[in-house]
Amino acid sequence: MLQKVLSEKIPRWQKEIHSVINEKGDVIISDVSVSQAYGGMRGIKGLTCETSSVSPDSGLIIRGYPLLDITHISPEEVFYLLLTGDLPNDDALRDIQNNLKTHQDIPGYVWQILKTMPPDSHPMTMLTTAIQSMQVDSLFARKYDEGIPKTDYWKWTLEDGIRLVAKLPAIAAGIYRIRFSKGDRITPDNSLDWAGNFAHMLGIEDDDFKKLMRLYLMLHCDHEGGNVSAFSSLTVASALSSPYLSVAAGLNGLAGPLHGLANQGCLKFVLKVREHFDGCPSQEALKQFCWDHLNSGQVIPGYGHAVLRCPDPRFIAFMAFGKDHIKDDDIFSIVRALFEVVPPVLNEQGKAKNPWPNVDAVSGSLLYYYGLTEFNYYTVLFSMSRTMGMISQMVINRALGIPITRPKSVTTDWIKQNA
Ligand code: HAX
Repeated sequence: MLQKVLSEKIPRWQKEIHSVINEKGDVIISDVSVSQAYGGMRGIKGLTCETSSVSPDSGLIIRGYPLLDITHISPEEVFYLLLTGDLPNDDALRDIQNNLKTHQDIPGYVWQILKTMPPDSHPMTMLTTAIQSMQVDSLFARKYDEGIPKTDYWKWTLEDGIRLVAKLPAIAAGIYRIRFSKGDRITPDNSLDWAGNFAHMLGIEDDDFKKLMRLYLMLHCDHEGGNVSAFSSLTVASALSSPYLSVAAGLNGLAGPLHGLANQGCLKFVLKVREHFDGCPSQEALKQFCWDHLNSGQVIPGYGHAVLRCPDPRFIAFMAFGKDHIKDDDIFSIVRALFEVVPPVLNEQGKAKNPWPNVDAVSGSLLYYYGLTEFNYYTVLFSMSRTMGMISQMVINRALGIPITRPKSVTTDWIKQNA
């Protein structure tokens, strides 16, 4: 059904893009300063992304929907929305859920590889290794070798993408059970949805935790095209690498402490506060603790953002869940206290352009409460969700015929002579 819906929409999207390029192809949409060239290309408008956009003042908008308007939808619904631009009706939702169930079985070689990895491997390394290993089964790579026309690239990208997303709950849960010696892997329960089944296979059978997983795996799905993971993935995909290689590339970026790994760093920081004060401290004491942390040359994890200039709506959504479900928990209380204390401290320090919390400031405290205490695992959850965004961007870019990514770099000598 998804193939059919996209086959109808894609010619319209292609036509629209062609007429935009014909009409406005020479219009300048961004200038580049020397500081931007040295500054991580921050703020340069140099690529397009149809699935989502991030506005500095209101945060993430998915296919036209402000995130806080759609926090009730499931990961499967958001995947459909990212791919097609529409929310699925009941039939379409059932179809994508069935499709994911059909392809959920994990090839035996994945478990063999995971089990032979060093026992202290980081869960993110295990995840990207597992994903890359499935390249051997890539339909896109096989069809490309057989010489399919360019116009069909997106179809096989979608087929690989669905198979990959379908397998993520079992792979991610398997990594958890292997890496943290939780016992045998748990077989899927086909009566459950994608996120609920993941919670079940982790071994955490709490209905509120299943609800949290539905929210968690929806909220992290996409964050436009220029963040490290999305951009890495789309760059690798632009060379027509398979979805398995392209997603793994993106997730290796997500594994960096300034990006997705910040959620493990953030909980570590909160636990440090709890240990230091034996509970939730007074605001004055917490303020001093934050200053000491900053003065030791470290960033406050979970705060700041390259694009946002307001509290991250994903943070707001998680805070609402926390207030509804775990408001008296001491770790959650520290997270709330940090939300009061950190923005004024960062403002006073005057360096961070955005003193507000991002998604990672709170997500870990919720996971910890429900017994998912191994915080170096948290980025794996982020990855499961973000894979849906990377696959959707890849399908669309291939359908629109976006060429290989190749920005131009210059040397400092060039800048001295030409700027
Ligand atoms: N604590 C202390 N200093 C901070 C800060 C924070 N939370 N956020 C930014 N700054 C500092 C920067 O380190 C930089 O200092 P220098 O000039 O000395 O290098 C200065 O403020 C200006 O930075 P910026 O322009 O405001 O921020 P960037 O776009 O360069 O970086 C980051 C954005 C998210 C990487 C940054 O805010 C940060 O390091 N935050 C903490 C880590 C974190 O929470 N990362 C998760 C981000 C969300 C995400 O991608 N999740 O996956």
